[in-house]
Parts: sequence; C-alpha cells; structure tokens
Amino acid sequence: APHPVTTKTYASRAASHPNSTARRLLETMERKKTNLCVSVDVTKSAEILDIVRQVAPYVCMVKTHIDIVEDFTIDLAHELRRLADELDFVIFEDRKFADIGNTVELQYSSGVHKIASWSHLTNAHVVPGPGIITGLGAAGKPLGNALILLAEMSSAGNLASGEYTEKAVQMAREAGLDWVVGFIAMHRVDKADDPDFLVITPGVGLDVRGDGRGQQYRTPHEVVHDSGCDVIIVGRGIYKNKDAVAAEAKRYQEAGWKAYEERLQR
Ligand code: 5BU
Repeated sequence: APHPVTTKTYASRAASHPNSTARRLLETMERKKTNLCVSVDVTKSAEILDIVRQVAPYVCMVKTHIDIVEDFTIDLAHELRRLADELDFVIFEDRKFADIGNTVELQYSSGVHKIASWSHLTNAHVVPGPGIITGLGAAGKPLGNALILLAEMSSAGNLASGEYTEKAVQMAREAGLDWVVGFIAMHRVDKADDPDFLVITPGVGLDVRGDGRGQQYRTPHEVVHDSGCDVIIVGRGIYKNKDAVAAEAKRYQEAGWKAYEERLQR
C-alpha cells in the first residue's frame, strides 16, 4: 500500500515542516509546479551557470558536484547562491559525505569549497554511523541547512538495500526532522507513522534505461507515481543535448508534475 504522505500535497507538507530548507523546497515545488531537480554535472563554471539559467524556470532544485569543477573559485558558489534567490530554487551539493563526525564537519565547512556556506542541502552515507549526522549538523544546523541520507542508490549492484536501508531510516528517525529531512532512495522507504521525510531520487530518464556504466533509469511516472518519490533528479537527460537544454527541462518538469497530480488522485 502506498505511504499515506504520498497523497498529501507539497504545499500542505511545507506548511508543517520544522526545517526551513525543506519548507523552502516544498513551497518552491508547489509555486513553480515542479518536482524536478537538475543535476549539473559539467566541469566549467561558465557552463554550469549557463545551464542553471536555462533550466531555472522548470526546477525546484539544482544539484552540484562541486569537486568536478576545473576552474572553481568561491565566486561560482556565491553566484549560484545569488541565482537560487533570483530564480527561485534550492541548491543541493551531492557530496555524499562518508567519514567520522569530526572530519565531515571540516569537509563540509572548510577547504576551498566551504559547502555549508552556500549549499542548502547535502547528503551523507550512513556507513560511519550516527556520528556523521551530528558532525555535519554542527556546521549545517545553525545555517538552516538540511541533510538527507543515502538509504538506497540507483546504480546496479549497489549494497544499500534490505537491513542497510532500514538502518538508514532508523538513523533519520533518531536525528530529528529539523536536520535530517529525508533520503536518497528509489521508493518510499519510510513508514506510515514516520515524520514527513522527503524522498529524492536519481536515475531518472525518459529515453534510455541505462548508461552502460551501471546507472539505471526509470521514468518520472515510475518514480513519482508508482514508487511515491517526491523529487526527480535528472542530469544527462537534460544537459547532454546542448541545443535543447530548456526544452528537455520543460519535458521532465511536465512529466514529473503529471505523475505527481496522478498520485494525488490515488
Ligand atoms: P544522470 O546523468 O541523470 O545519470 O546523473 C545522475 C546524478 O545523480 C549524478 O550526479 C550522480 O552522481 C547522482 N546520483 C546517482 O545517479 N545515483 C545515486 O544513487 C546517487 C546520486 Br546517491
């Protein structure tokens, strides 16, 4: 049976959310009628900013891998943050932290990237145990940021399943919704009486089922309607064809929103 939360609107979920980043995300989704997050996995600052400007009308969130940028300066991060306010989206740095609490706090707040200062949302593996959540929280909570945990992955043969996934959900419950707001997962991993977690889902494509390197794609309908996920993450499906970036973003926005509206009818 579908999780009860899947029939609630994004707006109603925003209204009662204790975390300001999750609230902003859910409000943005409702206002712009989009559950699309574009993953901008290109290596030049100018190209990142160009794609972000093109997709902005169709997204609730932009996802980065800041460590792939060859000409990174902190100006890029500041410009992304400025665009997030001007063009109305949330920033998700897909950092996948995976170390002890003390180290991840430093990796999150310091170094050249200073992720906590500009990325509203980031994510962490649960393999180190709950210390990773408190370590990141020391840097991110005072800034109003949010954290999601990797409960599942999209790639073939990954080990995040079964008991591992259940333990990730248990760790989120214990952390509190004011900091850990949900999961990277392929389906609703939470239970009916859980807090209102967000399920954010990569591995989304309308045209192909894989990339030959382990990625596995499902359609927005499979992800949002059938599996009850909240946000679809699309990378190459949108930015690969340089002449159709805005058109592809619109296509995924429409497909994702239609799947959400159909889910509300269940
Ligand atoms: P794609 O081009 O749509 O395949 O990109 C997917 C993005 O999502 C890419 O940045 C990955 O690093 C990211 N991702 C993923 O594909 N699967 C996962 O389980 C997680 C992240 Br977590």
